[in-house]
Amino acid sequence: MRYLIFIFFIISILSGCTKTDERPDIVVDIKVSKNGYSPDFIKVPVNSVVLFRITALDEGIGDDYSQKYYGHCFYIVPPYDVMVENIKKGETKSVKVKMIYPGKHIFTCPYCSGFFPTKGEIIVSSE
Ligand SMILES: [Cu+2]
Repeated sequence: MRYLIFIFFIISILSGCTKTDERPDIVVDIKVSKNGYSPDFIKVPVNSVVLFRITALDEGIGDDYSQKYYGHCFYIVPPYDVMVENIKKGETKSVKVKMIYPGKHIFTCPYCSGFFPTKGEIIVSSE
């Protein structure tokens, strides 16, 4: 059993998993619409655990919930590689991320960033 836990631990490190179940240090509320993210600039300290709560204000790429993709999403590009999909109009989804990579990182909605300015920046500061 201990061996299995160890293997799981190693796999989670190798997969670069930045999602966490730890208690959040910071809560960041973000609204997303066809006008983009608000705020679209976020600064957090390195190694902090951030709870992102993303609320969609409109239907994004569509409100046909029988489709695979609808609404908006929230994607922090690699090395974070954190994706929150299919946020419906009026809905809030959340994700907790341990901000272990310092520097400037982009977050975006891959569904609609080709049509709308749904892009933002997270600065993970080391000081
Ligand atoms: Cu979108």
